[in-house]
Amino acid sequence: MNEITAPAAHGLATSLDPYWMPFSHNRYFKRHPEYRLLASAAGAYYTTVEGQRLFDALSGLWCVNLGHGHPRIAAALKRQFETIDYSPAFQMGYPETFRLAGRIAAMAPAGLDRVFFANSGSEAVDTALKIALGFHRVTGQAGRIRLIGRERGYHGVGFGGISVGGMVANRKMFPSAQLPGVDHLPHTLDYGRMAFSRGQPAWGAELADELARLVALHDASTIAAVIVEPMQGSAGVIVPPVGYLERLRELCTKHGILLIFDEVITGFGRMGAGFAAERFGVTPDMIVFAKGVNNAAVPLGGVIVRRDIHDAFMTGPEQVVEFFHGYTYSGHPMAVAAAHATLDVLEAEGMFARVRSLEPVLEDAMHSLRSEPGVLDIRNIGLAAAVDLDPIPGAPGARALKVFERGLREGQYLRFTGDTIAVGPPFISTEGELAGMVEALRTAIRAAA
Ligand code: PXG
Ligand code: PLP
Repeated sequence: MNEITAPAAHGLATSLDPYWMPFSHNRYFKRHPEYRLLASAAGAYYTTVEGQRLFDALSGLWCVNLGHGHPRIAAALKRQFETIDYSPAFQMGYPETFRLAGRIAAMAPAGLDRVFFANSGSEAVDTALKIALGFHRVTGQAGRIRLIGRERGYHGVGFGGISVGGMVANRKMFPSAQLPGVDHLPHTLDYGRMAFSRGQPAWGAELADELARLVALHDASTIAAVIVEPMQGSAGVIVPPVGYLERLRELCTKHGILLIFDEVITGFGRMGAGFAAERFGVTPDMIVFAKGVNNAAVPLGGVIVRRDIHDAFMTGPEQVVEFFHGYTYSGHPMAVAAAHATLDVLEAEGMFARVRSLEPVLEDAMHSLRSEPGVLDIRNIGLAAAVDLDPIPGAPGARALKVFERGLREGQYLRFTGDTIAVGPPFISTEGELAGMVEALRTAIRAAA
């Protein structure tokens, strides 16, 4: 096969072959890189190597919520690098990391005020699962070893995360490497009962009762934790039915099972609040975060933990490590500096209120696509929405790919997975930009009909 090079017409002579791209159709991409190689970004827009301007309708991958190259984050990173670029994570500390833990704790629901740092959502998920198993062990309940996830859940790509995750494609290649003792709750999407719901579907709280069945089957004394995304992002913005998360909380409390919310997408404003826990009024025992915490300027993730869960580990001789877990880059000063600047901007510019005011604008615009050809469902909550398209028979994913490619020509970077198109625009979006995004999506859906 000939080496594939980036569009030479634009002065790029880079071979595309050596880079094995993540979660991508590598061969197709390398044959059709038009408008897909990005040269620069500013605010809510990318510029491709051809010079095409693209609205960043997914905030990168749900993470660049304040837009690209924010001047306050840029200044913080420059200052940080010149002050201290790296500080050893183990047995040494950098004060700004401690201060960040305090700021994140202050944003979290009352009672969750201890923070463990990782560098991605995947690492943070595995950290939370380890804390759950360790907690039961140190509190004399070592028999609580089972974990419960959910169908269509996405919890990253670590071995723990794919075990509790419910994305078949991410799991099926590694059947021998899944954690033992994992069950999955049913997902909550049911076209027959909730298609075209605006915000939370009215039906579906009873699906949480599947947890009661699993407790009856295995006995509560064997179950460590339940992990769910309050809103399933990767699966295509699957919104929790009214009463569903409340019911999970009730059952977990009743049976001594830890409830973990994976808020990698929903945390830090996407739902119009600091966390989905606040938006939905349900407090978990741990919150997993990443992405928006520092606008994706430097990788950062982590887990916010209920204080008594943390405290349960703080026993034994003081000179001994309490939790044998951590990353070279836990609490990295550059990531921390970007997070402080991001939290400053979220607060100073009233971004959560802005998301709440944009939510109905996005909702109305997206639901106006209802009668376009091949549209099966539209869902939305906060600044997140998705459209499910009828797959072309025998060619799963082909219709959404067409929509995506047409979107690029219309000046929009959309997200496609399977035959779902998702959007999660930056918080800095204007009403006009949201309208333009949806009209371009309409054009693309019609063109793919
Ligand atoms: N948990 C959740 C809920 C996520 O959404 C992860 C864990 C893993 O995070 P890292 O940082 O390890 O990727 C995620 C990541 C999409 C999309 O288009 C979603 C994610 C990543 C890339 C694309 O929906 N979510
Ligand atoms: N592999 C080796 C050989 C290492 O020495 C380390 C860390 O010291 C790791 C993996 C883990 O790397 P990280 O701490 O960045 O997750």
